[in-house]
Amino acid sequence: VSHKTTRMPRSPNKTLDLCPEMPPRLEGPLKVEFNTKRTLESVKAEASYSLQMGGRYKPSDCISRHKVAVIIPFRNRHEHLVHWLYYMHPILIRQQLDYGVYILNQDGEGIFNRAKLMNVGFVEAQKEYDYDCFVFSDVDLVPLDDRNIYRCYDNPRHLAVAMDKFNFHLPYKTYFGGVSSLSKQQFSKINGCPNSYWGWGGEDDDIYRRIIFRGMSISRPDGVTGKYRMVRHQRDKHNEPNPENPGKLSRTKETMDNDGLNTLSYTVKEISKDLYFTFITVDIHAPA
Ligand code: UDH
Repeated sequence: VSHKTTRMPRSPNKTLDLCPEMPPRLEGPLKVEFNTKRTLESVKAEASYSLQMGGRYKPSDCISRHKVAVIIPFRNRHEHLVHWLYYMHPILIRQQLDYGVYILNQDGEGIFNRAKLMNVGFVEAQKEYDYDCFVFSDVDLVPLDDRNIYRCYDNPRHLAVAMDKFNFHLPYKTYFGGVSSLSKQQFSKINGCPNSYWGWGGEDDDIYRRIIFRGMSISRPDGVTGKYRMVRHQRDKHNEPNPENPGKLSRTKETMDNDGLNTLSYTVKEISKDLYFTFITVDIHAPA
């Protein structure tokens, strides 16, 4: 019999408690800047946390209250993605979320469709894990306060309420763009997003209307907690404002039951896993 003391893993049989309602290590207001040149390699070299393959994380010392898939509609914005990952992983970790990061990369050069990519993200993320909450984020938006928690609430939530590009105000009262969160149940209740908004504009307003038409309301953080910085950039190719989109909004109530999750069709081309994110390249049958 050896008398060497072997170090036991900490509380081997103790079941973990739920994480506290209020994450204890939040910092409040954050410094965010996009002038520093960053690469995925430099971000990884500097990191002091460890993730699971595919951009997955869960707290090790408590059971998270929130299983969150963060869904990013994407094409050809790698520089923005690196800034986003640099800032967001530490924030999501401090928020004690059980989360995964999903980049929905539109395949090909056809017209971009942000809302359809969001639908695909909702479906594909659930094939990997039992997510109960979905945060949809543009790749170029980083919150300026980590008390803006990337989780779901009693009502669908609009998180990006005070963006620098709109002078830290809502551009209009019903604005629902940039970053939002919906629980699995809330997203299903509105039949997801419309698939038919090709090009820039309108899809966020359609989603807002779906929420209202299904008897829910919008929850929001206050204007200080909800501050955001956006990476400055030019308008993308193949995502021109589409003049047909605004007119569709008057018909959302009639179209929403036949345009959404129940009519979604796409082809996954490739799923690749980086340590920092899951990258899903998808053909969404875009018009040229
Ligand atoms: N997106 C891409 N690639 C594209 C188009 C859009 O990744 O080619 C994604 C990305 O996550 C982006 C989001 O879709 O943040 C929304 O794109 P958007 O062009 O609708 O919105 P954004 O706020 O730009 O990024 C608005 C036009 C800015 C013109 C500024 C001219 N000075």
